[in-house]
Amino acid sequence: MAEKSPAADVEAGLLAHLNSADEVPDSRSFASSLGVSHLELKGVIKSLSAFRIVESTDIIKETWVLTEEAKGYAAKGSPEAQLVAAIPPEGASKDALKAKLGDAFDVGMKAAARNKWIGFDKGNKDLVLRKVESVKDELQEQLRRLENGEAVPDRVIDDLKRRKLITKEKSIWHSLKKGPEFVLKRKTLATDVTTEHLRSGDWKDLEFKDYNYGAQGQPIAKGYVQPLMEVREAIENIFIMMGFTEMPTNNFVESSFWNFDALFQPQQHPARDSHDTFFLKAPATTQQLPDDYLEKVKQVHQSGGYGSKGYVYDWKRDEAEKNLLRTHTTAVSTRMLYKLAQEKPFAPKRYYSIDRVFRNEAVDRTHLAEFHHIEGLICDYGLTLGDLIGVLEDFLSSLGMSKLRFKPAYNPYTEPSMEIFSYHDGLKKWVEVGNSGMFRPEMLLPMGLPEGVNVIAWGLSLERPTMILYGIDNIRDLFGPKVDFNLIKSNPLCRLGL
Ligand code: FB9
Repeated sequence: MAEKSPAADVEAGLLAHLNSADEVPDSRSFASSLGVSHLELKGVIKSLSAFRIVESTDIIKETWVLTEEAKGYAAKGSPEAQLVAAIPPEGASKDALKAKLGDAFDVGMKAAARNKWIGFDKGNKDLVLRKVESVKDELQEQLRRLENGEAVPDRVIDDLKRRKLITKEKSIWHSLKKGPEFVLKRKTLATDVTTEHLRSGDWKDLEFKDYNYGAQGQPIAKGYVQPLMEVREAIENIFIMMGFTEMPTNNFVESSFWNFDALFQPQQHPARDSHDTFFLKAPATTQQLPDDYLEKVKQVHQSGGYGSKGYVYDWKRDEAEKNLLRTHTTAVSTRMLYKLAQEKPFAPKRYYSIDRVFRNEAVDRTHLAEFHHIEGLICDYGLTLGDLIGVLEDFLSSLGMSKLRFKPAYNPYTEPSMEIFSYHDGLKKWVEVGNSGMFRPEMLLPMGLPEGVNVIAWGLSLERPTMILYGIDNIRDLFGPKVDFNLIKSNPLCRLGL
């Protein structure tokens, strides 16, 4: 017969007692009558209450308990009383008293002085003198009364709290009575039919524990989608639903030509120096630029054309051949638009890209030297700024951003350009969402796109929306070696405004 667990004895003891006495007014004294700890009895009460075999009512009492320091004073007297007791009639030096009282010395001196129990010799400030024969150590008295659970006046409690000698302790105990399912001996409910039960046949009169259909399953150790990838997928779905096709972004290394020159960004533009852009040492330059198109780009930079007067400077091929880490996926848009221009007859297109770009920027709470650039573009005849605003409203409203504002902006490759702002209800402020514009003819026509074909485009980051949607305020918690996995595991993605 299995060894009966102490809990079973406690249970048997309690049920037997209730069976005869109907109630247990104070679980503390009942535990000591059983010779078990109150904590152990609490465990049994919790389980019996769960099966409504007993009914337990909590009794909560907050009591002031003495700190270790106070227990010392209750035993040996208050520091001020100890101090006076240590001063002989002729007085004592501070060092002598400090040696005797240890940490109680400072507190004792202050309190004894406050109580005018001590004074100092006029001539020698170091000599402490008694000013009273004996003292009534009220503090010790009050501490002892508290120790015995006696009540003390509130002003005393406030004084003891101020001297950090007492702390509040909540003690909970229970009064018990029979529950609606009271039994003298609880059937141990079987939780499984075992071969033993089947062989012995005693399964017939076994009572089975109810299935707890509400029980939480074992947390399964599974992988988690990086929040950036979760938001990336949601934004991709929006693009795809709007009829956009993804551009191939599988080249972090790009030539200055596609990243800047083809975008009609002049070679002396500040973004093109190593303060903003990571240039490659090896391979430092590219040899694969389309010569005829390159010639057109050179022309439009140097002397314009297509109604533009260009930048009128000496455009250098070797500057365009410099390799770098792309600073925006607009470099991919340039390649795709050039490729589209070679496909005759022209067919309108909607393209998007979401991938990493690199900028030699100071790293701070919201900026790393790389981020994920999200770009959308539509290339078609007769597109206007209105079309751009319209598609931005569609796109951003799917991201839960409906209240938009557009602020004129400048990009070397778009005219007109607009910064996009959205009012974020959660943050209760206008948030800069991104940038947009209509690609300049100086960019599109050298590619060979037909007259009248316009390209509207916009860009934003993946990190900002992800930080806002996940409530992450430091980008290092989201991306990189210091990612906080618990945050990823625990932070449910609040549904994008889909
Ligand atoms: O992502 C940005 N902000 C943002 C986006 C979404 C969002 O969603 C919330 C759920 C509600 C919240 C905020 N920004 C763009 C704005 C700022 O964060 C800005 O400070 C940082 N920008 C990056 C560039 O930093 C140097 C974000 C990044 C950005 C900016 C512009 C473009 C792309 C990315 C572009 C472009 C463009 C323009 C014309 C034609 C083609 C592309």
